[in-house]
Amino acid sequence: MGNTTADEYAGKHVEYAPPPLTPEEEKELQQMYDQMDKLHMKPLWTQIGGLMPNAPEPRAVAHKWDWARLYKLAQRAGELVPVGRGGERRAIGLANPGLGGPTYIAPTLWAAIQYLAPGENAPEHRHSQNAFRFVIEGEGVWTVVNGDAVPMRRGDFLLTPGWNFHGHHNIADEPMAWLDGLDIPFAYQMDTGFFEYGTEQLTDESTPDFSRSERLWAHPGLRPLAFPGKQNSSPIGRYSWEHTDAALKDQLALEDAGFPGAVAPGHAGIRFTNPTTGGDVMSTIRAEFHRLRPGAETTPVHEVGNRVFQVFEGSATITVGEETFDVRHGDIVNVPSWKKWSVGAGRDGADLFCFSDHPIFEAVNLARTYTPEGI
Ligand code: GTQ
Ligand code: FE2
Repeated sequence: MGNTTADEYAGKHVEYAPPPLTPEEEKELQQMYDQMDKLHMKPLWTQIGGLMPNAPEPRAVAHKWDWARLYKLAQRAGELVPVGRGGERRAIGLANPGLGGPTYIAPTLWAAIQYLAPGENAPEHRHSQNAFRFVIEGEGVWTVVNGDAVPMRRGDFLLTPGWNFHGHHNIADEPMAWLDGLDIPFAYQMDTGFFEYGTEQLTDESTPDFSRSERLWAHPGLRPLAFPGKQNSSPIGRYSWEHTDAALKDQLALEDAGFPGAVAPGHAGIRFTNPTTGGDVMSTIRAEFHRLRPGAETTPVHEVGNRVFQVFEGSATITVGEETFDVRHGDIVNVPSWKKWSVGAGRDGADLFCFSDHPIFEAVNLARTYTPEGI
């Protein structure tokens, strides 16, 4: 409050200085603030710097969750806590230490480890929240999405877009655990969520090698004529590891042969897409897979929105702002909005699954990125 030129204060907020007042006025001012408080009002001038920072100042912090520890707890929950109607899922959500308690890995995103023992069923339900699964290891679970039985195997990326009934069952002799990602916090904080129970028995107990959705939609570059037009979410229920791995291998092989293909030197990357639009798989969640050659590094970048990485194979160092996290198989690290991040691969290279809420911000024209190295 006061006259200055924009240049003088470019890029920073000025600390709010209370006005010079007589003791009498000071008392009145305090009474005014008290009255505002009682009437559920609050002045802007005492809080504008915090409310409207020059650049995002996320309350979420970068954090690493250790897979071995997560898995052990999930296993213990498998012994102590049955799965069924009511609790719905044996899923353990990750709570960002900066967000003060709720099970949000980011203000918009949920990430959890879900565990099913042999023979267990997770009953069908549906919700407006979008969901995916990423299978870090194992097989033997089928997720049934709108009556379509979808196999879940190592490296697979599976979709359950909002309002599709879904349940899971483990028909193997081994337990299985995987990563769930949803937009639960976004729906909760924006009050947009709806939820309904379905059947306790799964609507399709078959165990096919390929889901019907893949047989229709997952032949490279080919779409069925019976379903023209755009769909809000990808109709592909399972993006199999075989395809993801082949795409990444080919990018690096092309780089070796001197052709374009890699994102950056030694860095291959793909995005999972909706074949009816070419855009993201779901309206709120983006998913990618990154492969780094031994010692390769991604280009450091600041982005509006939140990312979550899970290491699939190999080892890496993830740098977020001033912090670094050494990660290996299964470990999960989040990147809060606008924090500069990069990933460097260890001696054996690194394969990383990654998801983000970037489609939300692109849809409302709030996306921004900044690469300090100018690449
Ligand atoms: O598997 O349906 O981690 O509804 C959270 C909510 C998993 C699921 C979660 C869910 C599910
Ligand atoms: Fe669900």
